[in-house]
Amino acid sequence: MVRGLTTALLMGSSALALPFVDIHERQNTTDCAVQDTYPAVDYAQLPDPFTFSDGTKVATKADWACRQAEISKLLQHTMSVKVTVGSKSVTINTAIKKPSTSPGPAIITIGGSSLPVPATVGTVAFGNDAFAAQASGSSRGQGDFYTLFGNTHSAGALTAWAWGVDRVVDGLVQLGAATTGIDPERLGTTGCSRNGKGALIAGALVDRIALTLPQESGSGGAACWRISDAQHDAGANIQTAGEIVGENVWFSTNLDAYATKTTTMPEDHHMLAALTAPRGLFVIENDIDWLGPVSTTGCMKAGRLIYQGAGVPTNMGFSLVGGHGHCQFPSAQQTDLTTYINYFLLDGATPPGVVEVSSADVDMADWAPWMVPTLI
Ligand code: MCU
Repeated sequence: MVRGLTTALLMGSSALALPFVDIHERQNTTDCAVQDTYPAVDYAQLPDPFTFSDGTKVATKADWACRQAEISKLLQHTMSVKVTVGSKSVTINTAIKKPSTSPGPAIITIGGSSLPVPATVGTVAFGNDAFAAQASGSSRGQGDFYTLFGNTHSAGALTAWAWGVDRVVDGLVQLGAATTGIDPERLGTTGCSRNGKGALIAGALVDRIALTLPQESGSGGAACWRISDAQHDAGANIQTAGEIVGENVWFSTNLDAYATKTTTMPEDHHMLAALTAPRGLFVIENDIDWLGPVSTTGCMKAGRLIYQGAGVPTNMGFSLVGGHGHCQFPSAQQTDLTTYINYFLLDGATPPGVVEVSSADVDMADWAPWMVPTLI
């Protein structure tokens, strides 16, 4: 059964809308010293997720919570900390398909789903294009997000979508499982290709998402900028940061300054896994050159090292299977997908095993020289 959910945004005429940095519980801890901005760096390899920007090592679980807050800030340090919405409001319309037994889990789809979603899991369709356009490099500032925050707001479309997904979760929580048929504590998210980039960012920034399923997100998603540049320099036809900032408006214009010198970024996309941890993350990729199979493999293997350090080594899986069209889910990945959905959304008892499947061979010593600590 499909029904409409109208999520009225929680913003009165004088309300303040707080970005993720203020609404995440983990980021509200007063013990963490988080700066508004962080300087550029000079690292050819992937930055160490287990060392604070001031050089202090992450040694305890409390340190890790603070480092997660710092990583969140690094990844979106261009977003204003507080934004006054004033009198502006928008309405997000989402189509809901209830799970076969309700209340039950659901997957918030970003621009639809090209994964097979079992009937036991509902779907909530978030129309990301209307919320923040991704029509071309000229579509910056268009869509509901910018109606709220102004068309010069620095957030790119991916971050804007994540903020919208967070408001959809608010709507599900407020209406409640009895009304929607959806248990807001058992939510996943997915999207493919450009929308897969959105799913990964939403999973990283919205910590009420229990399972993140980015599909074929490639560069700007599961790939790391540094590894993509190295592949490009070696002759691969791969999307780089330098290309992506011109192609579309997925990222803030604040990325432009780093786009042709990615070794100066204080973060890279393995750190998206630092934010989804310890929640479920199953990254699905393809071997299409443009998506960067070596880059997504190396980057997400680094992500799996982060999950190892966070004490949940099998809560993140990576599977790159080629030989099929873009966003055509191959049957070879079905068993692992089912395992992740069963465990994180359907309360299944069997946790995933180690899932690290790829036809690309990456020596992690080249990219992740840092130690994975045992947090105390
Ligand atoms: C993989 O996602 C994008 C890619 O980043 C773009 O360069 C390309 O043009 O489109 C891909 C996509 O979204 O395909 C549907």
